[in-house]
Amino acid sequence: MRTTDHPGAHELISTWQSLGLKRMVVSPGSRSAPLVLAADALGLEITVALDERSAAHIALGMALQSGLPACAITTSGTAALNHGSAMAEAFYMGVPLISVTADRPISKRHMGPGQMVVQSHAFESHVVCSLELDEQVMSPAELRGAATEAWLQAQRGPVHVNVPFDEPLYGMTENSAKALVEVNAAVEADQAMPEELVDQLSCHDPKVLVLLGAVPAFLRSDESLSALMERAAVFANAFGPIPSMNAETSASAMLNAWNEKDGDDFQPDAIITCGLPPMDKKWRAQLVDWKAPHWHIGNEVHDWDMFNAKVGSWNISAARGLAQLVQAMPGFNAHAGQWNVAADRRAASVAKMAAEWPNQWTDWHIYHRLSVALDDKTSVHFANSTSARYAQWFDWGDRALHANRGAAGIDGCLSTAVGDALANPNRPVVLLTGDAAWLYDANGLAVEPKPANLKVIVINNGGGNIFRWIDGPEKEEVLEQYFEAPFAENMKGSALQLGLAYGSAKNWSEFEESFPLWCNIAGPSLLELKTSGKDSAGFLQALRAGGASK
Ligand SMILES: Cc1ncc(C[n+]2csc(CCOP(=O)(O)OP(=O)(O)O)c2C)c(N)n1
Ligand SMILES: [Mg+2]
Repeated sequence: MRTTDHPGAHELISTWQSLGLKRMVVSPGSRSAPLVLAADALGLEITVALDERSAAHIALGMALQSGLPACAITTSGTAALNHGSAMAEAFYMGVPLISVTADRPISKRHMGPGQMVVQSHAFESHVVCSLELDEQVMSPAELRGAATEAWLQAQRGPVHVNVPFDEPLYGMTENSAKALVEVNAAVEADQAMPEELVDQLSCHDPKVLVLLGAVPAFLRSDESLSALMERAAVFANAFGPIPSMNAETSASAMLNAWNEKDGDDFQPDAIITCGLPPMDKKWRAQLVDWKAPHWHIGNEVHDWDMFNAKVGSWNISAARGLAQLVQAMPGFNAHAGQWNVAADRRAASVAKMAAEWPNQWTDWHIYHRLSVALDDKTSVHFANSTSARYAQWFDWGDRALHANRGAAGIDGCLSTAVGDALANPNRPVVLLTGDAAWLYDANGLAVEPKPANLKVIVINNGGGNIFRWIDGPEKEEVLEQYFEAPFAENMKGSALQLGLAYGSAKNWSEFEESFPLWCNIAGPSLLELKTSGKDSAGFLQALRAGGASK
């Protein structure tokens, strides 16, 4: 095989290929040439992304469904640092992402070469492992050993590998991909349910609150585990480990007009979490206020004490832990019954209020419609901000749902969806995004090849509508200018620049025309739904304040 003459690149990439690496995302640059030439010679599926920040998010999106590490490669300098935000997201979400940054040779770094930044261990706080692989001092066997270690570590989260190369960078030679000696991945055995938790569950009619937080798709349960709702009060995130569970328990509706009496009525004896913490700040304040002993189920590398009341972690995957939890809990539970009755009542009152609201063209009503109208097999991505929050209100059926809730940036939402679409070309992928998040990450589609199965809906409510949800500045002009900050009247220009078919609607009758057209376009396309930010936030606030009949 004709490949790079840099052993650091060849041994690294060929080792990973023999361990299962299929895809990589590269960005143009010279220092990384040996790595790109190695990947090309080995026949890996290569995506080229202009922007390194997007590239790393694309790789993250590629890993979501399979749980197999995906890899992004960058040249040296600020290009390398741009992998940082996806690494942080992968760290908190628990996604196997590998960042490979090509660097100047160690011996020349002190000479101030052009485009020089400190790259080694640059992502130290947000990785499970960071290594430097220096072909000047390491033998091929040592390089393969380090590559294997990096791959194994990536099963737990993001890994950073910094690789110095000296010039010339484009030399080629004959080499072969070596079959790997067997790797014994030390698979961590599931921990048994901690004794104290067993005790807690076996007392008479325990008041247990289970919070199902966001996890990546590959960690979700195949079972519906619906019995959990009869056995505990369940507050479920739409991106949680049990698909569709959020809709049944109407978690968002449950928080409507939540008051002190609810706090007393639903005080749990124990809180069990898995995945990421809940999004709603007032709800989190209530959870802290309860001071109930808290158990976390999961293998995450970060060890959060979410409510200042953690008594322990159960080291087992969320899905397997929950299956055992369901078995361990008594069949019918009064606390769960009381919770479900209240949740149903509040959900009914939300539905009534939404149906009777005079202006039906609000963001909430649009997400509701999309939860019904999108193709059943779609993988739906929600951008951060209000999109990820509206996702919580509705039943999305069997669709795979995702939002980058690990670090909750608006900087990689499109790119992550692009990665999912490229890795899963046989299913439709739809991104539902706000206008600011769309504009911020439009570089996510500066890629080759472009995913033919990706479509986008931008809800253009005139900037960051989230800033109308929270207690913000008292002056409307200040809110509009500095926080909501709309940056484009419409998204047509960005759609055209990226080669996307474009359609738009600003009321339901236009929607009825443009939505089917958008659905029928074979290829990437963008539908812009223009709403009033004030009206949308107004409905949401009304819902939150009075939607509950108790
Ligand atoms: C990288 C990054 N910068 C800034 C923020 C803060 N932020 C959160 S939401 C938001 C506005 C998003 O606006 P838009 O995409 O229009 O969504 P909407 O609130 O209207 O749903 C901003 C700037 C962030 N989360 N991530
Ligand atoms: Mg917006």
